[in-house]
Amino acid sequence: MTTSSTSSSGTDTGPESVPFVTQATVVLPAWLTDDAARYRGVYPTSEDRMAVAVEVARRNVDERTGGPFGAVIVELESGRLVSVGVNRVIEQNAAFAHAEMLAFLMAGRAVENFDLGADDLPAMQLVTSAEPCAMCLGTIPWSGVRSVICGARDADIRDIGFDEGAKPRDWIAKLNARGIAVEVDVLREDAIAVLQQYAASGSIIYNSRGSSA
Ligand code: AZG
Ligand code: ZN
Repeated sequence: MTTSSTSSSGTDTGPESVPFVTQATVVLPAWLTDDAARYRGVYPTSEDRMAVAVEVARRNVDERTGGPFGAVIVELESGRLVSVGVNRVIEQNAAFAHAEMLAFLMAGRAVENFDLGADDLPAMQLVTSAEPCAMCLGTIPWSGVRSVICGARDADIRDIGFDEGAKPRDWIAKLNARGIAVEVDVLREDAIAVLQQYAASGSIIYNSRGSSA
């Protein structure tokens, strides 16, 4: 094998090139910071938990701080809220900034562990106002949550034009096979109302250039 001693370097593209960014933060809306005390607490039932996810999704639309999606992480048994996420794709210039991803991110920071399924933590649950897209679905097993609750269906999201990516039809069975429980259609009508409010507001349906596969 031959090796080269010359170091690689890019071609200078001149003063108009974009900056080379090496650090980024993700910021949730100011209203969520301001109202943190209101959202913190214990939510016993699936409906109680979903009501928070749908409320933050609706607030995100009302305040024009992101897309029509909200998610929370709670401790599965007690229902104690651990984190909240809302969609921030456009506002943060970040394709991955879906509600679920930010809920995972904030939960990891809260418990100081990337693995929400770690042995020394209580079992965790993801509660999302709409079924996870392909990206968020792929992240669920790595996040360590043991349970997922969904509001609106995938078809409800696609109906307003979002591209949710290629997901296996049997995604619920696949999560179940990994020991992750899934409950769907919790407060579905309320979650659909938020999607439709967003669509009616004329806000951007980002990432809608893909196929419907
Ligand atoms: C999305 N779907 C879900 N479930 N959540 C988000 O934040 C999304 N953004 N685009 N599609
Ligand atoms: Zn997603």
